[in-house]
Amino acid sequence: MKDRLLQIEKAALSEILSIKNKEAALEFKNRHLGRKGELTSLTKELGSIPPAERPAVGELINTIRGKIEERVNHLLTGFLNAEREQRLRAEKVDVTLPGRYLPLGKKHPITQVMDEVVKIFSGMGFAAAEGPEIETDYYNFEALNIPKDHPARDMQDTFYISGDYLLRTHTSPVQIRVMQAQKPPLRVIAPGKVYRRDSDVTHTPMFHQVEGFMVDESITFGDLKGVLSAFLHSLFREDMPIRFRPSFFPFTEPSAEVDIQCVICNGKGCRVCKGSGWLEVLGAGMIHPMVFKAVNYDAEKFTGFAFGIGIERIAMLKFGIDDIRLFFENDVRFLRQF
Ligand code: 2NL
Repeated sequence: MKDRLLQIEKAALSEILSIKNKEAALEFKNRHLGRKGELTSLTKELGSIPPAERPAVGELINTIRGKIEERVNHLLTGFLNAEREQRLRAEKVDVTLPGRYLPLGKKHPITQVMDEVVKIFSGMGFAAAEGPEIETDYYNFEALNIPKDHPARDMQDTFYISGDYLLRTHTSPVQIRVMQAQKPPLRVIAPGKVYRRDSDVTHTPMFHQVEGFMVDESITFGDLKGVLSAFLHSLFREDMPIRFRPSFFPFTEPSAEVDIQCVICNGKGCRVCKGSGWLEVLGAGMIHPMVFKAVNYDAEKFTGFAFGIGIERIAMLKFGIDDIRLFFENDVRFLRQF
């Protein structure tokens, strides 16, 4: 029995030297030390040898088992460590590599111009107000001194909804609501979408407007000129030539239209400015006493100016766009340029 054990030990220890990988080591371990292994079956045979020899043989079996186990475990640990090293090498991440760039979106050019206009006026103390796009005839026309059957209603062809409701043709109704709710002194702008039945290269049925007004005791046409000049010189360039030209609106008296020098030909006269050298950019005037009457302001005590700016027109001039519809086609090749 003892000889057989030493034989087994010798064979096992030499076999260990030829084990090349984890699988072979596990198979070896199972074959020699497992439940069906040689050493296990010899342990079961202990009963068949003389009782006096049993302790010594039993101890020998345990010693051999321990020695084999130690050697094969050492080998296995080596294989497992190597395997782990290899896996970590394969999974290695270079944290110093630059990240992937995400495509960055931009604000729509109309929104960019709208934001810039609002920012310039807020720098001059104007607060921004919003209101409904569905309005009543009263707020859109009546309160602005545009009575029914007045030819001025034809100036802006209106989308009527039903009964008294319509889509606002300007953001003036927002300003009427502000004046109804608050007392002067007031400096307010009303940016937003407006709707008119119109469609060609310079008109879309929906467009954007920023209207504004200032009311206090003794506001003059000089204040109107000062505020709107400062606005245009901030939006275009500091030395942009501008002019105020007499005009007519039912809600202001006197009224004016404001031109800048043509950005295309620098005033020489071209197709865009129709040879005049000037481009109209906004309308303005001193608020009509009838408007003050509608909002219960004392027209003897207060005066004020108001103005209206078409954002698409400004954006077309600023960016050199000749067809307004490009703003609403949402072609990313167009939009990406701004
Ligand atoms: C234009 C003309 C203008 C106004 C808008 C206004 C508003 C109130 C009272 C008086 Cl609540 N006026 N707004 C005044 C003059 C001109 O817009 O051609 N806009 C593009």
